[in-house]
This record gives sequence, C-alpha cells and structure tokens, in this order.
Amino acid sequence: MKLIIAIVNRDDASAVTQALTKKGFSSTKLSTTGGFLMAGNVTILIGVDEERVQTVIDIIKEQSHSRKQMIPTTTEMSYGYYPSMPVEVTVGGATIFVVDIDRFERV
Ligand code: 2BA
Repeated sequence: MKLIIAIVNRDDASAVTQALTKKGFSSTKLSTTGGFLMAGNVTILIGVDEERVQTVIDIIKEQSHSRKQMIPTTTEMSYGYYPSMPVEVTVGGATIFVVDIDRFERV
C-alpha cells in the first residue's frame, strides 16, 4: 500500500478528485498554503495499492496544469531580501510524493 500526496493548484483540485472518484479511487482534500508564495493550494491524499500508483499519477497529470504566478513584493526570498518588483514563477502542474504505508485499516 502507498500513500500518494499530491499538491495541486486550487483551480485544478476538483477536476483531479472528480477524475479519481470516477476511476474508483478514494481521496481526501486538504486546504494548504505554499511556503514560498504563501498562496492557497490543495493537498490531495490517495491511499492505493502499489500497482495502481502510476494510474493515479497519470490522472493527476492529466488534470493539473502549470500556471505563471507573480511573487508579490512582500515575499521574503532570502534572509531580509524582498524583490523590488513582482517576479513571475511557473507553478505546478502538481508536486507528488509517494510514500510507503505500514498499515491501513478502516475500523
Ligand atoms: P510554493 O511553496 O508557494 O511555491 C510556488 C512556486 O514558487 C513553486 O512551484 C516554484 O515555481 C516557486 N518556488 C518555490 N520555492 C522557490 C524558491 N526557493 N526559489 C524560487 N522559486 C521558488 P512548484 O514547484 O510547482 O510548487 C508548488 C507548491 O508545491 C509549492 O508552493 C509547495 O506548496 C509545494 N511544494 C513544492 N515542492 C515541495 C517540496 N519539496 N516539499 C513540500 N512541498 C512542496
């Protein structure tokens, strides 16, 4: 059993979870905030058998899009340094971690 942790753009989150549900995967959405942009994103947890991990990653890939976002001048880029003008970064499609699960139970 694996746990897939996928951080996706807020605007893609519903499409990702709907596509997962359609294919029979259970998921949980958490509202999260990226440490760099300090902007809201969504973290999706999916518990899945090892042989289905790639199917889930393919679904996430299909539904997540990369976007240009501006770093506001209030973002500290390194100790005490703030950009003098807004800087553009490319965010996503999705950041995905796959971790081992020792035990999974529904009680
Ligand atoms: P944020 O931390 O808000 O980062 C948003 C985007 O800003 C990143 O997009 C990247 O393009 C840029 N960025 C982040 N840190 C940077 C830095 N130190 N210098 C320059 N640019 C930087 P993504 O890489 O697509 O990441 C999207 C979101 O995924 C992140 O939002 C964060 O919430 C999560 N994430 C990405 N890598 C992670 C990691 N290694 N561990 C935990 N969460 C991660």
